[in-house]
Amino acid sequence: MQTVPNHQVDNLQIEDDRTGLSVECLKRAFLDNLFYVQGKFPKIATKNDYYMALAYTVRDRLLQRWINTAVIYTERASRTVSYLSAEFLMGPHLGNNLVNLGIYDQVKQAVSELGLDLEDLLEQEEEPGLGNGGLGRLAACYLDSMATLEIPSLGYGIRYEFGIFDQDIRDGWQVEITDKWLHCGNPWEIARPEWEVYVRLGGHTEAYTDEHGRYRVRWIPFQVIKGVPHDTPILGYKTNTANTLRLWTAEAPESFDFAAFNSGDYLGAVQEKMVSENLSKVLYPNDDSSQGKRLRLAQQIFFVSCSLQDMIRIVFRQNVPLEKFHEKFVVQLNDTHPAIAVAELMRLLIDEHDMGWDQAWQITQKSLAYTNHTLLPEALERWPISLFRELLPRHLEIIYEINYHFLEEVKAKFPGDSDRLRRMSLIDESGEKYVRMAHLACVGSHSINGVAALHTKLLQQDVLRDFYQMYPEKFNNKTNGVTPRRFIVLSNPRLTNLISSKIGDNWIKHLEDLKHLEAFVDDPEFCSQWRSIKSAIKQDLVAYIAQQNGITVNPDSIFDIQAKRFHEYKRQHLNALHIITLYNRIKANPDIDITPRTFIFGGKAAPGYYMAKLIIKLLNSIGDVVNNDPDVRDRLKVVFLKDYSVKFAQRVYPAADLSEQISMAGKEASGTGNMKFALNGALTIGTLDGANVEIREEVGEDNFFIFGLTAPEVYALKARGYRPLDYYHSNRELKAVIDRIASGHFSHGDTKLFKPLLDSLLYRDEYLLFADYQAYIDCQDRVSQVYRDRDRWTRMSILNAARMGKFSSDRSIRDYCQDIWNIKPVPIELGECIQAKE
Ligand code: NBX
Repeated sequence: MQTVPNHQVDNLQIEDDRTGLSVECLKRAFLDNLFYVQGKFPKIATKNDYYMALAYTVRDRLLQRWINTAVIYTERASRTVSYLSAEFLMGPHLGNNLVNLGIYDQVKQAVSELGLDLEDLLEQEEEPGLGNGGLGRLAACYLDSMATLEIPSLGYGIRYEFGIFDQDIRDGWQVEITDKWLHCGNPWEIARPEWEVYVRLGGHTEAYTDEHGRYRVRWIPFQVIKGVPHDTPILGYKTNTANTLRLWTAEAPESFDFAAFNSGDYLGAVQEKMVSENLSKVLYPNDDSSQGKRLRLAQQIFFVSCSLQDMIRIVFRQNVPLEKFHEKFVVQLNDTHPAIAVAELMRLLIDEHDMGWDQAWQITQKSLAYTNHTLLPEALERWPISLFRELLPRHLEIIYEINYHFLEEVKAKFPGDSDRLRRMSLIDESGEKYVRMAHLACVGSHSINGVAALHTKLLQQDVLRDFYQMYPEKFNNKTNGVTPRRFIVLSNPRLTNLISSKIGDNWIKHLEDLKHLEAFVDDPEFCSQWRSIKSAIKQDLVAYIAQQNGITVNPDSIFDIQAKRFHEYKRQHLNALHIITLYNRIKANPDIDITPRTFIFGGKAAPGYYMAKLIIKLLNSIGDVVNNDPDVRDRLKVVFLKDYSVKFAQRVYPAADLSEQISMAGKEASGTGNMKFALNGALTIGTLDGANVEIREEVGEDNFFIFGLTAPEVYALKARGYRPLDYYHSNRELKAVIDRIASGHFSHGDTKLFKPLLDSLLYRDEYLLFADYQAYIDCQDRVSQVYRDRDRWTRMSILNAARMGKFSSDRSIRDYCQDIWNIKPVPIELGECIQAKE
């Protein structure tokens, strides 16, 4: 290997400008990048120029690790996790990379010596919002943990030009604005046009006999799209491992343009280019149903085919025989969005690489593993057969063949059970025909996992019961986790420092070590420090709210926060019913002694989800009235913080006293916000749903506010025949709350505005708000009581954080490695040739 020449420049070596970590080096590199990359000098540089200069300075330091990692993985042909996800909700890169490189303080000092403020520069970053919510953020946490645990991995997804929309609130309503995250350029990615691949769409298939007399199929597509990878380094925390997130952009292949151009159809060629590029244009903003949109299916096959072709390229480059694809790669499917991988891998192996069906099927099943993230039946993806045939004629044939073999297997195991065959078929034939993507994923994978213990159990008993009976050995649970690097070290430096001052900083990589904090729970000084940190962070949020919303908030009030996507099953409107209950109590008795609360909401609704948007409007309308009613004084405030994002979440979690996790039991697969709040010392009010069950187990029932029906009680109530009107008529406070909304009190006398929401509650109430109302109110009353005992609350807060060890995404990834992936860490030594000379 070649060594970098040792040019001496002002006592600094050239390589120091790209790799050195001292304050002097960082300053010098920063100015160098400002000059040579941004083409600016301090006098005329904008904040964005400074941000970019700093980002490039940090990226240079990543590249050294990234290249070393790639060299070692290539040399050793290391077994690799390929994480396929339509969404990666990464959040801002700069701060996270500073934390993981361990140079946050040095960089802060370096920029401050240049007269700049690091926090200011961090604010500049437009985060890549390439995901809707929990599923996309989980993928990002898992990349962080895989790099930290030195697990060779590649994240594969789509480089959407427009990520999740920006949310504005106008007149209380959500308004969607196009997200332009690439507007100022993206310093974190490197395009790799040399690894472009082609994806076919549409057209038809033809059978033929090859030179060995074998039956083969040729696919003549209607359209070919080019996929160009853009790579982002994913650095582990204080390791040399830098893995890769590889996102694909769709482009028109040049050859097609030329054909049209030569025939004189210039505009046709441009049109073709536009149609192709549409593919990676925009993230679908729904976090439940898929609505059978053609472009969405095209996005799925696009990124899946690009990624599988890329893996096959790597297999060949590393001289691994294709028959050993499953030894080189394990492919984790993040929900069914990449489930077409089952058919596409079969197609690539059989049609493109001449493999026989049985061997291809073995390899496919051994390579793929499927994670399910939902219990909502309406969220299970299915595609109309007609659409499938039009876009993916060859895949449909392959799916039919898989289905034939599969149903034979089912028949053999359950003879004479035609009902079961109908239920389990990959094709839904009950009306218009559909391909069932969850079934395809189950059949084509060797592992099927849910994301919390309860969720996995409900999958086995209910949503995927037939598949559990067919393949019990495939099922396993992997409870979600979150990365402590982003969600406490970066977002809550004050608490991080306090914790490390007591127990050292080992907990950042071994979150179980937080349990050593329990030794300090009776130490009055520690408790008082804990409390003053929470209080200081709340003050910061008070200032932010004053500036953003113009609302004055009492920093001593309970910060009661519900931050997540808006969905009826998550029941933000149950929270609303509690606010109005308290409001009614004050109106009835203005001197009533109420523990002051600030209700804070954040989250987006799918643009086409009318009811969710109406709930946002309701919350804002309640806020307008409650916040300005002189009777209320500063006892209640309702704040809707617009445009919830990862950046924003990092500001919110640390400030919470109370975390709202109040979904109807049996609907929230896991939840991950619940973990982030508790890690930052918030107490949870929640139902026995998703990971709440396990969080409560860990923190102890005394430190968790539980309420409401359990999942079995929910089923039983629904089976008996649920009548929400009965609750309305028999519960005085509930009736008063509903009547208050119906009267137009929150809508300037307009009695129609919220009628759809009220009607849905009074006559259907699918998510059992009325059934859980009284239990919720009683539980909230207990919360208010306990909060008054500051010592007790602080103790509970400390114990919540101290007992969050299980919910590190490092633990989740270790479990995946052991039970599903069969993969071991590959430590990276920085090679001589490019090692930093410190
Ligand atoms: O995945 C979420 C679940 O609702 C959470 O309970 C869970 O904690 C989290 C991670 O496992 N699901 C989710 O975020 N889904 C989506 O964002 C989604 C996006 C597109 C789509 C369907 C669902 N077509």
